[in-house]
Amino acid sequence: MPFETILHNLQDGILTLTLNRPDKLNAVTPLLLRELREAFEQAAGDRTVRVIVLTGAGRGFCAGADLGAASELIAAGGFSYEDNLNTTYNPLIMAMQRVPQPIIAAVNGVAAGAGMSLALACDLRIAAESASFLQAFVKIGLVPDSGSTWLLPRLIGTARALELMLTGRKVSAQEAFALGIVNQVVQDADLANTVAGMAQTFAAAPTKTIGLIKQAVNFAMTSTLEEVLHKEAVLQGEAGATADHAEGIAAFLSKRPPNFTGE
Ligand code: LHQ
Repeated sequence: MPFETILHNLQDGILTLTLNRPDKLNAVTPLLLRELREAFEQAAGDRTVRVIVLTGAGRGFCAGADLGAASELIAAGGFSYEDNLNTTYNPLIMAMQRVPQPIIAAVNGVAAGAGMSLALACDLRIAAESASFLQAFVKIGLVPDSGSTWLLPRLIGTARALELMLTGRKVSAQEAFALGIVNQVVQDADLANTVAGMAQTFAAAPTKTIGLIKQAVNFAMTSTLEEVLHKEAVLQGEAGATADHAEGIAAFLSKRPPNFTGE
């Protein structure tokens, strides 16, 4: 696939997307945002993709907006932050939110600004011991964007999210784990293997049902209990009609491991 700023590797149901601007700690440019969005949109419609891993090349995960590229756009005149977010970052975050497959962030290094938002937009985060997280926006006089104001308070509560957003301080992987930002912290050398193990589990999981679980939880974030109960019933109807549900029951009754196809 002809991507310039990301690496795209699909193997055995596991799609690995690697932000590939290591000299800039994978800071994002308009091209990278477009390519990443395209990759997520393609994956969403590809049944051979059972799980997506998002990671960064080199020592960083993602340092947020490329401030050099942004200042060039600003210097050229006519730049609008609002339009920029609405046409580049926001459609990417929505594409990630809509993708039915599980997304694992393999946070290999620093995740700053919109780079932290990207990690937050994934379903699970596994961090290397040396990784760190910062809501860097305030340090350059900007408000958190790319979904951080929605995603972070839901993960860790308003008081703690605001503290990170108002100070922009760097949070270590261990603190991020204690706060509930990451699911697991592993030694740097173990990151790839740990993520691969988890990805393999998802590649053999009932993928359609996983998409429905994601839909249910996202719906629940902004709905009443009554609406959620109704939604759960509708989605259970869909899950109950999958081949993997039939396989799950058959496997249980015959005391054998299930062979889920994702359908
Ligand atoms: C970078 C960057 C970077 C360019 C490291 N850009 N080169 C949306 C709408 C539109 C525009 C504005 O923003 C947004 C949303 C946002 O994301 S705003 C937040 C933008 N990000 C930041 O403010 C983070 C800036 N970076 C940093 O604070 C540090 O680099 C961190 C804490 C991420 C890492 O620090 P170190 O590990 O000490 O690395 P470093 O600072 O030495 O960076 C290594 C290289 O990467 C360096 O280049 P050089 O040529 O000197 O080796 C940096 O200039 C470059 N780099 N972040 N965002």
